[in-house]
Amino acid sequence: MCVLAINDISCVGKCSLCVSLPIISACGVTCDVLPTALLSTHTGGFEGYTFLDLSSQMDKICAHWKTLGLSFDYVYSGYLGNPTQIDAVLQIKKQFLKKGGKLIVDPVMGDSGKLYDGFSDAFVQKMKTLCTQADYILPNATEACVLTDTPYPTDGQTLIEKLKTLCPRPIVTGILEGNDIAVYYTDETGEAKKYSSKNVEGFFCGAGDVFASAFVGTLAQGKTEERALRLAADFTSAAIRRSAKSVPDKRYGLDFEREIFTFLKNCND
Ligand code: PXL
Repeated sequence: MCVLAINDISCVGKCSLCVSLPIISACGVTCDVLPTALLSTHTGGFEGYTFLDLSSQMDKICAHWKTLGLSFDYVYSGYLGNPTQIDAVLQIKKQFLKKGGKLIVDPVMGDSGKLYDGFSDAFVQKMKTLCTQADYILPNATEACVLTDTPYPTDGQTLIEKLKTLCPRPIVTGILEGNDIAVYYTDETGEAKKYSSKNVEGFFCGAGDVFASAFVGTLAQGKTEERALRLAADFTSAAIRRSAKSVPDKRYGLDFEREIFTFLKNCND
């Protein structure tokens, strides 16, 4: 199985490709990469970060891949640096996704009720189009609200019903319900379901990328959608619980590495 992960490289802060590569590879799945931008750190809380847009390189990379006749079982997109890169993902689906392959879109745009630096309403509108072309979308609660023009926060059931008009299999992460945090999703019949864990205080940049990478990696191992999202949610929760104690500055991301062994063990149970 071969995944193409389209995401940025944030050199420090453990998100995007820097978590997708180790997690998807640990699942025993090839992870090829298409970097969308190169940043010194992610944009969540650091001052003065550098940002190099790699759009023109993406075109050249894809042109070379065409000559090699490459194709992928899964295309997984995350942080896209500008609206044109959304068109690039749509092209990549047409040119490089195998017949019967899956496009998984994490519509990375914001968190905690706010859009990240640099994201506009025009970008949100275009991201809706990309979601209509995806087999699965993985928005967090904030992104689910902006994609459905709903105030933040909104309950999981309502978000799933609204997101189904964009994509038949939405998976919404980070829905707070009292002391719990839930992932909402749909079963094959389209009915909304949820998987809850105890919430741990403290926001970590990159937690959504850890979840999405584990979901993609386990789906590519052949797990069902429901099993993949439960494994991914358990892995992310364990990494958050560990990091709440071991990471003093949350901007530096999750201490996920030492949870990989248990995650893989759970995958094989
Ligand atoms: O993890 C989401 C993410 C990905 N990439 C970049 C980011 C963020 C969140 O802030 O800034 C560059």
